Amino acid sequence: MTLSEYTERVKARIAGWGADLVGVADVEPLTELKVDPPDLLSGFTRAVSIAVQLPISVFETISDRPTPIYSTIYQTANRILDEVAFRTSVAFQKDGFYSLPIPASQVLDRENWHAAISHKAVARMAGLGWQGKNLLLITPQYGSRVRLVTVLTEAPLLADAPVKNRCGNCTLCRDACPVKAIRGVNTADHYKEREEALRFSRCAERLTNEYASLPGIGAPICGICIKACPFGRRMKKGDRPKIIEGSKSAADAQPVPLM
Ligand code: B12
Repeated sequence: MTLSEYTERVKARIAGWGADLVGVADVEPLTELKVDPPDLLSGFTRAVSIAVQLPISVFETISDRPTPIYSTIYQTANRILDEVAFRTSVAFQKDGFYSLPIPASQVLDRENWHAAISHKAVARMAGLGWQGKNLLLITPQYGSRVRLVTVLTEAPLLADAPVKNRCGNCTLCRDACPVKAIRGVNTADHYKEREEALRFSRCAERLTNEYASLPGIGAPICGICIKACPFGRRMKKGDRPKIIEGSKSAADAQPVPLM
């Protein structure tokens, strides 16, 4: 099997477990990142970035604060991602390659808000999307309505390349932020510090001190800057899949993929 065939086989398997996007990053440029523990990347040559899309409808339940529905979907997405990362890691192991799944949403340092590694940085380097003005990963297909996970590996995979930022003059996320945390500044590649994009403490304080203690929420989440992103938002309530010629109603229609 060639390198390209093996890479395609790995991506197809991961998609089969429920991933909507899969990309491969070269680990070398990621060694600039602050990681925990500091030798986390040593011995690994590739980082596989995996994304699942979130249902658009869930964001329609959000107006000025996170909702209990969003909170549950957030937890479900994390569970799916952790399971897909687990399966991916074991699959590499069976192929004879050492690998490590990084949890989707585990914070290791609550003072500085750092995890083992930034999934956004990995996803960006794996070509899944760009770092948007909201500091999140924006994908052409689903905007920011994706959650991410990373699997580090020594498996020989073809690496993907980053894609160009497409935020342009859009400031919808900046305008929507209830604490005016988003500065609205663009980056050609990535912000050196998150403070460049975000008045970080405003965002973190609102999420941790206010939203996390709302009934039915229980986590530092928000969702407003995700909802505001126009990329990939093609489906609203009332949109119907195309009806196959001859069928009488949406009920007996064959859905056509909206990709
Ligand atoms: C701690 C944390 C928080 C904290 C701090 C956020 C932060 N920006 O650091 C708080 C509680 C405030 C928070 C808030 C939110 N979070 Co949060 N959070 C995390 C967590 C667990 C760790 C992030 C971390 O370590 N940050 C450290 C800093 C330095 O890194 P960074 O934020 O990624 O940004 C730097 C790098 O990405 C770098 N970079 C980018 N590309 C490259 C390339 C190279 C080569 C290099 C060297 C660097 C680099 O540029 C940035 C600036 O320095 C991650 C999960 C994870 N492991 O990544 C989720 C995560 C970032 N959160 C996520 C989300 C969705 C949110 C919220 C929308 C809340 C919600 N779920 O409703 C808000 C959005 C806030 C915002 N606009 O940024 C998602 C983002 C998904 C996406 N589409 O991008 C993640 C990835 C979780 C997941 N599994 O999907 N979060």
